[in-house]
Amino acid sequence: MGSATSELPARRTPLADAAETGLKIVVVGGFGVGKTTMVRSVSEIRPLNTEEVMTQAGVGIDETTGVQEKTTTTVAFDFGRISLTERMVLYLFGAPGQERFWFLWDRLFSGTLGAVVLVDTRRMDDSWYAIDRLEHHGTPFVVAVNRFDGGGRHSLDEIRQALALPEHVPMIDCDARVRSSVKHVLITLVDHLYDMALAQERTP
Ligand SMILES: Nc1nc2c(ncn2[C@@H]2O[C@H](COP(=O)(O)OP(=O)(O)OP(=O)(O)O)[C@@H](O)[C@H]2O)c(=O)[nH]1
Ligand SMILES: [Mg+2]
Repeated sequence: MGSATSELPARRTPLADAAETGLKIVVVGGFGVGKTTMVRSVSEIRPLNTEEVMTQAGVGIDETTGVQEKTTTTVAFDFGRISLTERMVLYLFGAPGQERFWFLWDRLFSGTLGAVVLVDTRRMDDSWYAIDRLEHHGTPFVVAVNRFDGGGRHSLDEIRQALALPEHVPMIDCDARVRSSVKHVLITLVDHLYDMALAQERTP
């Protein structure tokens, strides 16, 4: 007799089987800032992507300045997984960046512990919506600056000012293509969540 469980693909690692806590993290940011790349770089499973080829129909609608070589775009979300410890697994969701898919974000934020806002300094305005939505939902976040070639060398302090980010929001540089760099971003986020939880506990 077949059961639903026995029909699941045998891809789970022993670590994931032992995991007791799944933490949902979302990666948000403007169009083409590297969200899919980030999830791909760090996921220990082959990530689920919902990429579609961009067509002529998007010309004039999709703002591709700075990412002209981009040929695909996320139309739903990216999904990846990373084991933090034997009992703790991060589930990573990459949001779609194009404005016409932003209506999906609020659903994606449901049950989210924290978020990474990925920023491209060449197109900083695209970050506003992400920050605004996260603040609206009360979701803690860190800001990771994906340094594309030719992205200038604005200091993190300058970027913080431009985004009007409060001091307590951690900011770091990253390269979304490099696994160790993305890991560092996620560790920064988990540390931030931990600090916030401790601060809340201390509040009488
Ligand atoms: N030079 C450089 N290219 C990058 C970096 N990160 C991503 N890219 C490239 O930038 C392009 C956009 O990356 P994606 O990961 O598709 O961006 P996205 O934010 O998921 O895009 P949407 O889902 O369409 O909003 C791809 O061609 C990546 O290879 C980076 O740090 N440096
Ligand atoms: Mg994407």
